[in-house]
Amino acid sequence: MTPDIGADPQKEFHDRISARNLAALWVARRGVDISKPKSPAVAALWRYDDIRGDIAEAGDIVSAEDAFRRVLVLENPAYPGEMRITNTLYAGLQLVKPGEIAPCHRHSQTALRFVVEGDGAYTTVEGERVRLSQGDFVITRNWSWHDHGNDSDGDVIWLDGLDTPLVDFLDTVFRDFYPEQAHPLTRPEGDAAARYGTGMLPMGFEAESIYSPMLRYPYAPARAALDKMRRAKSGWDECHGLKMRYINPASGDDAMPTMAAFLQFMPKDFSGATYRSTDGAVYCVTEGSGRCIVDGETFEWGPRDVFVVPGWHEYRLEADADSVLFSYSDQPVQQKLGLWREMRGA
Ligand code: 1HN
Repeated sequence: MTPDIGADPQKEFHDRISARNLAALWVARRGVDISKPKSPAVAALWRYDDIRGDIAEAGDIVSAEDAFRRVLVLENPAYPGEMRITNTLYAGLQLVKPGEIAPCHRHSQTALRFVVEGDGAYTTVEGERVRLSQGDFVITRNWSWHDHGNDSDGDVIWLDGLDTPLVDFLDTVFRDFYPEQAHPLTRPEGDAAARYGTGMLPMGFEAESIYSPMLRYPYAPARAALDKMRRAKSGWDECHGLKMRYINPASGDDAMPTMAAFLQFMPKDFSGATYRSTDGAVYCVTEGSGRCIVDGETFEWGPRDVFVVPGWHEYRLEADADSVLFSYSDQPVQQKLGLWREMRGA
């Protein structure tokens, strides 16, 4: 509370000039602490068991076609109605039931998928069909045509991660509908993986895009790599365990320009050191159980749970069983702008 010192001519000046769309910086910023980030976003966790029934109910009351995308959006409790999980990122759980098609469109936002439950759905990206199996990480470049389907006999649910709040903020939203429900298949399935996913590149390869030319990063080899690495003494991080970044194999950069994605392994009884970074992260548990302690508050997680840690909130991770976490954040944006920072220890 500022003490009541009677009329404040500077404040009066500040208020008076607002009629001319002016503000006095030294008055407006008085007492505001900008020594470090204080995101209004809060840490939160969605227990899969608590919300699986809501996802099933969404499946009963609307078709994928009518909903266009049948998604339950994971909203940060600090931002009700704003369709965002951090200041810059969106997260949602999308259900595609057997036989359904989520119609084709494209937009200037970038999307990632991380498959949480089920096998046998697909997404078609620019004419290449991409299989979606549990634990697979799939990227959808911005302005690429995409539709989803499920030709298996079970429900498939995946986590959608998008940069929509960031793209909204920049006033750069464009969207376009394809004239048909599904894009024609113009490339064989597995084409991108064959060209770019074997440690080789076609001779004369020149990047056409700032995105990874890969579409799908399957779970099995990523999981096997973590399992192999756990036997090595090196490569461990005191905060994160073994943490791998999904990359563009042609550049070594993040797979997408606006979002980084990671897969990390923590052994049973892992107790991570305290960590914070300016990028808020969304985590999805693929295996194991444990907890995330954020600013002293404990969030217990198990398979398929999703939790969010906003930027510059102090947190640490503990695992009760061998555990694997997928996560994504806006780290590449912050790094390219020279803004990203991290801090280890309290
Ligand atoms: C979108 O295109 C999808 O294609 C999912 O599956 C969620 C949220 C906001 C904007 C576009 C999809 C979305 C989205």
